[in-house]
Formats: sequence, C-alpha cells, structure tokens
Amino acid sequence: MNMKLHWSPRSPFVRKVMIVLHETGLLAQVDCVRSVVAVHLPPNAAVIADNPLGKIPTLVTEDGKAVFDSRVICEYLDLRAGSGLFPSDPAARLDQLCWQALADGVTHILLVWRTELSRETGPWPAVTKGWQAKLRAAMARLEDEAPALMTAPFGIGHVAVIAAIGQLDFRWPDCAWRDHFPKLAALAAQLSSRPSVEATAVQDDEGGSAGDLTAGHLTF
Ligand SMILES: N[C@@H](CCC(=O)N[C@@H](CS)C(=O)NCC(=O)O)C(=O)O
Repeated sequence: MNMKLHWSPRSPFVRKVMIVLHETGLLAQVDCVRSVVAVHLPPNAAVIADNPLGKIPTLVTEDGKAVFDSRVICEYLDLRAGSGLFPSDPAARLDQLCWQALADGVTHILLVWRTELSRETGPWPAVTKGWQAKLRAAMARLEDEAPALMTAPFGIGHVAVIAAIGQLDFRWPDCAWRDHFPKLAALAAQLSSRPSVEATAVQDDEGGSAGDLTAGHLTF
C-alpha cells in the first residue's frame, strides 16, 4: 500500500513536499489525491478527516498516520530516505531552517493576501499595506541570503525558497521582483534546472483565475 498525499498542483506548500519526494526518490510510494481547499470555502471533508485544520499538504503514511504540515512532512520524508535535506550539523541545519521559515513566511503572506483581494467588500488597506512592507523586507532579506544559499548544499531552505518564488511568479507575474533582487533572481535561475524543481512547476489545472487579481497590488 502506498502513502496518500492531499495534493494540488497550484499549492506552494504542497510543492515543497513534491520537491522533497523527487529529491528523496520516494515519489513512487505516494498516491497524490487532488484536494481542493481554500480558506474562504467550506472545508473539504476528505481533508478534514485526515487533518482537522483542513489544510494541504497532508500526508497519510502506509500505517494510516496523518502527517502535517509541510515542514513536518518534509522532515519525515528526508529522515526516512536519509537524503540530508535537513543537515545534521547544527549550524548548517539552523541556516536551512531559518531560510525555510523566511520563505514559508513569504508564501503565507502571498496566500492570505490573495484571499483578502477576493473579499467582496474589498481588501482591508491597513492589512495589505503591512503585508506589502513585510514582503519587501522579506524579499530584501532573501536577497542578502542569496549568496549563502548559492553555495550551501541543496536543502529544505532551497525547497521553501523555490515554493515562495514559484507562488510569486504564478500569482503576481507582473511584479518584476527580479529587477529589484538580482542575486535572488540568479539563485532562482540556478535552481530552475534542477530536475525536482522542473518536475514540480506550478500548474493552474483549473485555469482562468490566476490573472484576475494580480495587476497593481504588489510592487517592490
Ligand atoms: N503551514 C502549512 C500551510 C499550509 C497551507 O496554508 N496550505 C494551503 C494551500 S497552499 C491551504 O491548505 N489552505 C486552505 C486553508 O487554509 O483552509 C504548511 O506548511 O503546510
């Protein structure tokens, strides 16, 4: 029996798990189940049955144990395969975990911002202004960290950075972040040819909704 992954080709947090599945060689041991979730939609009963928080990714192991969130799943898969995406050396591990926290934070803001944009009464400007400032600061920090990311062995920090940047390119294709963060752009270009990154490129499988909320809301 295979593991089961509540999955979407559009989810950046699921993408982290998919990259790790490719890197660890465990992909063939997982059945991906397309699970539609959104914070403003009624919870998906099939996801809730495995994860009371109703979020994806959620992994169910061969023993029926439900594992979430993406950080826990990625660490579990890495440990299981012994692939070293979470280094055992304390300093190298801390670097990777801090990069993951920073990039996951960017991804989180991008997701909740998009939800806010779809609110019927319009977004709350005080909130979106704060997110704009935090995104600028977080992208600037990633730019500072890009040289270290360039030289470090591929790890969970790189995985999270790819997921964040993928979400930015998918939902805000006009924000021109590469013009402002050239070292991060070079890192993204370097990582883009990695097989696990190419194989997990974001797919808009339901089509149509990516362009409508993008223009003018996010600038660097
Ligand atoms: N901290 C979680 C975040 C997961 C998350 O927010 N996933 C989104 C899809 S990308 C989701 O499930 N949204 C639906 C909801 O929050 O109800 C992780 O790292 O897995």
